[in-house]
Formats: sequence, structure tokens, C-alpha cells
Amino acid sequence: MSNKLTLLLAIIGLSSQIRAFHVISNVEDGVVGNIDIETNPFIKIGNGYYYIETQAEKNWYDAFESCRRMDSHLVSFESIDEWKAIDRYLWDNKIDNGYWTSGSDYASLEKHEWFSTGLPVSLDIWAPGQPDNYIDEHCDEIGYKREISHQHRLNDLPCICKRRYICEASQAKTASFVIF
Ligand SMILES: [Ca+2]
Ligand SMILES: [Ca+2]
Repeated sequence: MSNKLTLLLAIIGLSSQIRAFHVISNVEDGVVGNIDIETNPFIKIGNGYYYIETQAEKNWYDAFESCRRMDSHLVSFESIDEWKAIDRYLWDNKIDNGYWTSGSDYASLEKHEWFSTGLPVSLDIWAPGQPDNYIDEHCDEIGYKREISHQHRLNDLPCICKRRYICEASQAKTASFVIF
């Protein structure tokens, strides 16, 4: 829970004691279905919120900074379901292409990790024969040879190559209060 949210809960809890109100608070993962909030420019895909850059192509560092300026990170895939949801979205919306992810092996050479989370790239979503570090390749895109695999699979690539990119917003939480 963020410090701001903790502080808010504390203030509401304190004021309720002063004024003799009862407060029930609850924090849930995600945005609950009946709340209509504006998440632009992030769109909900599966259980996450993402920004997909389909115009500008940037090197990995520039893409990373662009996501950070939006208070998000380059995408990392924690589950096959998350990867499948993004892959499906790119095909369904006819924006299939190569996109930077946060994957990189610059922190520990030959051990690809999601730079956004520090966790290893443990999913079997690499394109056949990848990562191969073919020409000093240390940053990971999805979409390599998608015409053949019909999937957006991972490939290591020189970080200075220019690609589209996908930003992933922090996991949203919904805080609700009942006061009586
Ligand atoms: Ca993720
Ligand atoms: Ca490669």
C-alpha cells in the first residue's frame, strides 16, 4: 500500500473516532467493474493497464525514459496469460510489430531479467533460437519473426535499435470506504 493511501486511511480512521463514525475500508487489486474511471492513455488489456506506442520508434533507453515520464515502466511479462493477452491485442487491433519490453541482460550478462522488476525472464516466450546475442544484443523486443510464428515472441536485439514500445502501469488498486 502506498504511503499516501496509508496516510489517507489513517486520517479517515482518526476523524471517524473523533466524530463517532464507524468506517469500514477495503483495498482490492484492480479497478472494480462498476467504477467508470478515465485511464487514458493506458488501456486495460487482461488484468493490466498498458500504453502501446504505435507511431514513434525509439532506442531501448529512450523508450524506457518515455515510460518513466508516464509514471510507468517498459512492459514485463509475469505470466503466460499476460503475454497472451498483449499478443492477442496486437493482432486483433492490427498493430502487430516489434515492441521493446523491459527485458535485458545488461545487469547479469546472459541472464535476461525484466529491468522493471528485477525478476528473471522465466517464461518460455522466446522465439526459436533466441536469445542468441548475435550482434551485441542485450535488450529484448517482442514480435521477432511474427510472420512465421504468428505470435509476438521475445528476441534479444542491440539496445540502440529503434522500436515501438509498450509501457505497463503499476498495478491499480481500488480503495473503498463505508462510513456510518
Ligand atoms: Ca507485467
Ligand atoms: Ca537475437
